[in-house]
Amino acid sequence: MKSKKRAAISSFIVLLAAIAILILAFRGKPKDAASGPGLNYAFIEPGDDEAAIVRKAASIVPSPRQADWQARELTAFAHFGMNTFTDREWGEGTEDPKLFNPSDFDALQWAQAMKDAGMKTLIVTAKHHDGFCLWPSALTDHSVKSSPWRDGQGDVVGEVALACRAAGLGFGVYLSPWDRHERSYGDSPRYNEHFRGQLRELLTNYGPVAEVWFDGACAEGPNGKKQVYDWPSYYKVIREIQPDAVIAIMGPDVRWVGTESGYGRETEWSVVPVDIADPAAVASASRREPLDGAFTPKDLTKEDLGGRDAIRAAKSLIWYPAETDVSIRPGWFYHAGQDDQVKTPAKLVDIYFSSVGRNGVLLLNIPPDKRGLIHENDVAALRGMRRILDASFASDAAAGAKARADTRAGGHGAELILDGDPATYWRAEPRATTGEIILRLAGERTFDCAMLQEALSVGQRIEAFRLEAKTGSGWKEFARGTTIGAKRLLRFPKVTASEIRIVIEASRLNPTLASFGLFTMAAE
Ligand code: FUL
Repeated sequence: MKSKKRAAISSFIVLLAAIAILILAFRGKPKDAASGPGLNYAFIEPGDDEAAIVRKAASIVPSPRQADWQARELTAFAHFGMNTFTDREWGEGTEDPKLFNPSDFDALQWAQAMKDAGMKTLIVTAKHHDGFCLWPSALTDHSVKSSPWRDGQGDVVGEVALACRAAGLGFGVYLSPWDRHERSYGDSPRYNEHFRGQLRELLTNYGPVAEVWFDGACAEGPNGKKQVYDWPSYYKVIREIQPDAVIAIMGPDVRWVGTESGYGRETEWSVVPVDIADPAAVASASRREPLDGAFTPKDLTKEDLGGRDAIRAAKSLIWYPAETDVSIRPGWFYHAGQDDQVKTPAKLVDIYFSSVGRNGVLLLNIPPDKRGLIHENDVAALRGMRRILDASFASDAAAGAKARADTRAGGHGAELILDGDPATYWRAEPRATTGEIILRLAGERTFDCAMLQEALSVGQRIEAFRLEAKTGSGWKEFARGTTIGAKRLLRFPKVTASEIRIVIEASRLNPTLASFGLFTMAAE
């Protein structure tokens, strides 16, 4: 009996010791988002020091809809509407609907031109600031139904949605909250109801919507009062009817990069601070998605939005990636006088490198003309851009290389950066914040462009890296960068080497790389 008791006591002690060891082991381990389902926000608690904040930032991951949006890389914008016919950029709202009359409208031609250019989604300006609707809204007569086009029976939005589907493109809508025609504008509750009604029409009648694009312009209505937009109620309509759609710019999923030049930041963090004390608490109180209820855009033009200085005093952090919008012409709308000012293929390629290649999605505006077609000059420029990009990325000098790293987490070897699968990735061991991967190329190769991608399913982490080639006198640096994120593209003078080294110099948490490639830029 006594020995039984002693055995029970000693197994109890062994059990306690095991539990203590486990607790100690887990406490010592840095938290890693990949080990559990990741969130696209984090709340900074009062006791969090800078190291804890940085770790939290590095563990935030995109929501599934944000991840899908990011992977698409190229989105087309089509500014078309009353301004196309009045040769203006901003209409007054008093334009006669009879002016809207495209002679050869063909949404299939738009979709084909966009698709050939490599675009994955097309966003159409369903309503710009002048209030003229490109679909026959039941909530106003200021629309295509009052125009002579197709005897008032036409529906631009409907045809664009169908053309996108036929071409395999995602379909998106731009709906301007600022409406210079609508009488209820300025009578805030009434206009908000009107606006939600228009959103419902667009989100219900045209199949899946990939992106809803809101601009923030706001003014006084005819009653002399400033309209107060009820953003959370707009988001609610979108989440209910089109839960997969991202809400861009004046919305919680996608952020404006801060310029309309097409050139994003060299250092672009997708995690930025937000002034919400506790997103999860907001969410449970309002039964909304965590960030929908309290979204307030801040100054997005600042140089440092997500660096250590920017996040140090954050209350919360969110995944809020950059969209880089730019027009292929000087204006957003078509103007015949700008036919010879279409950006050249070389310029568009440069923009691609400075948007997609700097952790952003490129939103390229290609405005259809008065015929209702993408103008020949724009089609030619898009083709030229695609030709250069296809030729440049056709052959990867890193293909077939042998990769080895000085640090790796189990199951995440360096060879995974070359397997062509963005879902698999190299990952340094948990405590490492630097790392090196050496690539022995399949032979001597020449290249002048490099492509790197982080595994966003784990978070954005890398803060500084450099690339080196092995020469007779040791390793020689040929390129360097700061953030990588979804994609980083670098161009540099031609390098010929058979061995190269990727050196991660600094990372917020153990770094990852999902893809790496070396290319030669095609001539224009
Ligand atoms: C701006 C608008 O005012 C421009 O007309 C254009 O639509 C651009 C994309 O967004 O805020």
